[in-house]
Amino acid sequence: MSNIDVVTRRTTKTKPKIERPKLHKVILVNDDFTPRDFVVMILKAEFRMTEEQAYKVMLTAHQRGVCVVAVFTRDVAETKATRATDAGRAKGYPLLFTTEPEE
Ligand code: NFA
Repeated sequence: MSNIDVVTRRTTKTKPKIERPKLHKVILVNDDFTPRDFVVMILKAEFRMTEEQAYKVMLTAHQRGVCVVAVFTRDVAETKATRATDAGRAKGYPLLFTTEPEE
């Protein structure tokens, strides 16, 4: 056995492990006070939705209580949920966006 083989066998193999970041859902929660048009406006502005997409999400939350708006990495999901919730609060509305990790 040559010296080069010995050196080769002693080399530690480290498997490159790149984990994809877990995605987090942004969830729109229904309430009885925030105007429908305001919810649609916030969805378009913060989540770059079309009028049709925003209207469908607003209506789903209105009818079912909650609706998943979109999924992002944790930081982005939390930032967008906070900004959208704060936009409602600034107008005196109880509008709420929450986040939760995907399975
Ligand atoms: N339920 C609200 C209304 O009837 C509209 C709404 C939808 C609020 C979705 C919050 C979330 N004005």
